[in-house]
Amino acid sequence: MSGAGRLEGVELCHVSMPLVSPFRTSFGTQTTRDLLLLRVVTDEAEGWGECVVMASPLYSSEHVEGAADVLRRFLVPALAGVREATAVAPALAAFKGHRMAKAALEMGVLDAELRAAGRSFARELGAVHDRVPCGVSVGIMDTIPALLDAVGGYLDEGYVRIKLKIEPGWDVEPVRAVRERYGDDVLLQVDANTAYTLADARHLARLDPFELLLIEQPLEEEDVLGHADLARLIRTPVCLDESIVSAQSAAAAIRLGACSIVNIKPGRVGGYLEARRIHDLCAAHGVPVWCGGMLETGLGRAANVALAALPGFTLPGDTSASGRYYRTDVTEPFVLDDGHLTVPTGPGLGVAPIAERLEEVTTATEWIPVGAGS
Ligand code: OSB
Ligand code: MG
Repeated sequence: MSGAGRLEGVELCHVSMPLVSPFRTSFGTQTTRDLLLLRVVTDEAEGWGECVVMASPLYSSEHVEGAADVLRRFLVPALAGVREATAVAPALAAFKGHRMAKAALEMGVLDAELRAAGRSFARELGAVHDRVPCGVSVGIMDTIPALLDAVGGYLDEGYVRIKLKIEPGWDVEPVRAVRERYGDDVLLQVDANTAYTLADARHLARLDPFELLLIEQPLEEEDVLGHADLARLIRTPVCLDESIVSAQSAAAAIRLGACSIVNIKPGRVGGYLEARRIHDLCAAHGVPVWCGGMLETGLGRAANVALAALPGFTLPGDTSASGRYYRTDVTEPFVLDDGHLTVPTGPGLGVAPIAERLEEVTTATEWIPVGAGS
């Protein structure tokens, strides 16, 4: 097998896509998704990477312009001589952090490599299902009736699990309202995006009676010990998102008892290969995982759905249909079928941008050559 071929360069596409409705979390409200799509060009193939950074560093320290800068100045030039996806992370290891930017490059090289070889992401990662059950992440709303309408709409569409974004002042009451209106059978969980402190433990214990699947990232990203303490004070299982940035940090969190469930987002952890390592580690510890989301386009979604089809992904993920996010996606839309998305089977991601769609949402492009030397 010849890998991806010789890397020539990466076209950075800055895209800006309007969301179907504003998405409010404890860290801010988004109405538009600005991100980077990477077209990785080799002498044999082309692959697509999606860099899931947001416009501002509110979810994590990375952001669009920072990612573009580090890709342009350091990461892409360092790929000289790299011919396959497994060589990307080692080639970039000297550069600290910037995991979302690194993940996007690795994804693009992996896509090119798999397209050249005629193999799918799903097969390469070790998928065991041909479709995955889908949850949906529901933003903070202005009123409880508005929230109940939104949740009802998603349940009607077939979503099998509801995640409510919470923050101080919007937690127990919305959960109670959803339970009262839609019953105890709805798979329900909450995501605080670091909005609480350990001093809120007693308050968060008020969620215990609602039999939530989990509470995601209640405390600060670096407060792993705090999560371990909190996990002993509340009955709702603690799941980590922001704190898990690598297999190493996942191992530490599990050992400390900071979480009993892990949200795996490939961008946050530096790529799909590291995501698979976290899956394997969690499986070995009997820790359930699920696939998180970063409001991906159809490109990232294709890869996430393939990842979510691995055997340890025993909880529905934030792998919603294209229509949950965008009126028009850059690929053929992912459409919910009986609460599931189908895992693509074609070479590489199995989907590609539709040229006119991509052009419509692209605000700027730049060509970054891979360094000739080194
Ligand atoms: O914390 O899971 C999160 C979106 C952007 C940033 C962080 C998060 C989210 C979501 C939406 O919850 C997940 C999705 O549907 O893509
Ligand atoms: Mg989260």
